Amino acid sequence: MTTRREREQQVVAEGRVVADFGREFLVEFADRRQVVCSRKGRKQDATCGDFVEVRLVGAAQGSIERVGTRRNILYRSDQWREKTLAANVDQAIILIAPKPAYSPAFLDLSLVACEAAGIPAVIALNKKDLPEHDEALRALEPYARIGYTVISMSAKFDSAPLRPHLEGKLSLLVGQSGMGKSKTVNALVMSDVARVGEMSASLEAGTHTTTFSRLYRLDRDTAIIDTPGFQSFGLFHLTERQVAEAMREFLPHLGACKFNDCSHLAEPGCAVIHAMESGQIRAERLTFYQVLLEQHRELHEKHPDWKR
Ligand SMILES: Nc1nc2c(ncn2[C@@H]2O[C@H](COP(=O)(O)OP(=O)(O)OP(=O)(O)O)[C@@H](O)[C@H]2O)c(=O)[nH]1
Ligand SMILES: [Mg+2]
Ligand SMILES: [Zn+2]
Repeated sequence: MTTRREREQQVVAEGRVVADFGREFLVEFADRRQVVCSRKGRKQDATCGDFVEVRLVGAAQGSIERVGTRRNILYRSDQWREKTLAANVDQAIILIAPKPAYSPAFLDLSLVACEAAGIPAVIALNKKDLPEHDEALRALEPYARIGYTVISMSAKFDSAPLRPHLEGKLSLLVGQSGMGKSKTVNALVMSDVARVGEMSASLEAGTHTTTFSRLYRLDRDTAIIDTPGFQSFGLFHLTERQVAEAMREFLPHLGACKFNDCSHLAEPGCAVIHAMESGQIRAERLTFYQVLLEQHRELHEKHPDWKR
C-alpha cells in the first residue's frame, strides 16, 4: 500500500508502449527513456503502440494508469481467445515467403483484418533469393490488380525495396512464423536487435521465434513493430457487413444485390456472386469470404455473450 503522501510524490508521465510482454510493458517517454511498467488489476488492455499515462515509481519502474483512445487496433487469436496485437499504426506490412510456403488464407485474412481496422496494407514477398520466389510473385498479381501494393524483397540480401514504403510511418509487420519478420527488422536497423529463428530442417519449424510485439525505431519519424507469428486474427468484433466490406473488390457490387441484407453466400440476385461468374471477382476470394463468414457465424452462435 502506498500512502497518499507517497502517491503525491510519484510522477505521472505520458509515454508510448514500445513492447508488450503480456503482463509487463516497456514504455518509452519523450526523452527516449524506456521504463518497464505493469498494468494493475486483471485488465491487460495495453498493447504495443498505445499512448499511455504512467505513474513512475522511482527511476526504473512504473504502472500504466490509463490507456489513451486508439486510432486503430488489431487483434490476433489462438484457439482459445483474442489478444491485442498492436494499436495506432499507420500501415501494416504483410510479410509472406515462398518457403516455408505462406498460407493464402492467412494472407486474405490479414487483408480483411487490416481493411476492417482502417489500416492500409502492403504485401511484401520475402526471400527473393530463393528459386521458388518468382512463381510466388506471379501468384500475387491478382492482389496488385485489386489495388494492393506488392513488393518483392529479401531480408537476407536486399531490404531496399521495402524502405521507401516505410518513410515517416509506424508500420506493423505481420505474418506467419518463419516468413522473416525479425530478419527484416534487423536488416532495416542494420543490427541484430531482433532474434531470428533458425529453421530446424528436421522439424520444419523455427526456433527463437518471436514471442512478443516490439517497436523499433529506424529514424526520428520512422518505426516498425515486429510481432510474433500467430495462428489467426481476432475478427469476432466485426459485423457480417464489415466482413464483406473488408473484401476490397466486393465494394463496387455491395449495394446491387436483390436483398438488402444479402450475405453473398447463395442468395438469388446476388451482385457479388454475379460479379464472380462474370470474371470481375476471383472465385478463390469469394470462396475465402464465404468460408470466413460461415466460421464467423458459427463462432457468434457458439458464444453469444462472448467478450474479450
Ligand atoms: N533465404 C532467405 N532466408 C530468409 C530471408 N529472410 C529470413 N530468412 C530466414 O527465415 C527464417 C525465419 O526468419 P525470422 O525472421 O525469424 O522469421 P519471423 O517471421 O520473425 O518468425 P517468428 O518470429 O517465428 O514469427 C530464418 O532462418 C531466416 O534466416 C531471406 O530473405 N532469404
Ligand atoms: Mg520473429
Ligand atoms: Zn450479395
